Amino acid sequence: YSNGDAKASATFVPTQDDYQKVYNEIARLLVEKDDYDDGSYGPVLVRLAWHASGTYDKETGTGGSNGATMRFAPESDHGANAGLKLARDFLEPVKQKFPWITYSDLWTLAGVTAIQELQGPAIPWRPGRQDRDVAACTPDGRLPDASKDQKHIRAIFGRMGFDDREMVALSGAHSLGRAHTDRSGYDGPWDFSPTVFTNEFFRLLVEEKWAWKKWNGPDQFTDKTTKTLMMLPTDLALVKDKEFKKHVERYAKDSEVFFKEFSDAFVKLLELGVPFTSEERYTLKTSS
Ligand code: ZEM
Repeated sequence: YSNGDAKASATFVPTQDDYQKVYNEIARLLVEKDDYDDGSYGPVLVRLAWHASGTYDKETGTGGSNGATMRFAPESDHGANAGLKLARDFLEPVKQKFPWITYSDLWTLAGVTAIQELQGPAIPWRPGRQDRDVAACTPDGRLPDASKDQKHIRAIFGRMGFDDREMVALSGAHSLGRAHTDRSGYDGPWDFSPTVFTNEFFRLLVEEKWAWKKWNGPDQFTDKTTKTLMMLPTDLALVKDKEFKKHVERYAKDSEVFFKEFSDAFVKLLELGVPFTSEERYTLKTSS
């Protein structure tokens, strides 16, 4: 058995309890370090876990969370990953405290911790990822481009092995966080509670009227009621496309259904391409 760092842990085989300790430390830091945006680093930790995993290509078996190759250029410098150094740096003290965990397990576990601590669904998680070196970096262009349409969404997420329903469910993560002009160029939050995981993203997509934002930045939408919220072109594609819209409407109506289907799809995302040796998943306890 190897957990990724043979030298540091030749005799140490971590248990669920050890991973719970890592979870608890991330949860503690989320409360302690509240100097990010709306008061929580949670959203950017979710984005790190997603961008580490969403490079997967089912044809070649390359990419995915195994490897944590975003530690290295060129992958760390890919435009889509702008701003994620903040998330990686946030987790560095956790890695120092628990040197036996691989970065790739740590980043995915941090995404799980953030979702659960921000009142989202339980996300069963399993360890077993190995860190790889710079040679395993993925080529640029594997993550979605927000200026595109439904064809692009299906091409990108289809390459990872997701179906329409899963694509829509995963997009609900945009209930968390916001866009930054100095990262993606886009600006603003998707809903009024960017540090609470909800189905508001879907409800707003269905119930709110969205208009092109008048500004010098990239094309994005703004809500007609308050003009404080935003949607990306790819977000609006979820209600323009009939097949996608069916799922948007289901999730807008039923938060429980969204939580269940999001959790299943997020578990799958975090495990894409990982050569696990164990079937067992842990449901780690939230802090309150
Ligand atoms: Zn996002 N995402 N995303 N996303 N995302 C941003 C922010 C966040 C797309 C996208 O271009 C962008 C998924 C799917 C897709 C999160 C989670 C997940 C931003 C803003 C953009 C532009 C970045 C910035 O400026 O800081 C596109 C085109 C997607 C699919 C078509 C999926 C799937 C996610 C997780 C399951 C999260 C949590 C954020 C907020 C980050 C933060 O710092 O607040």
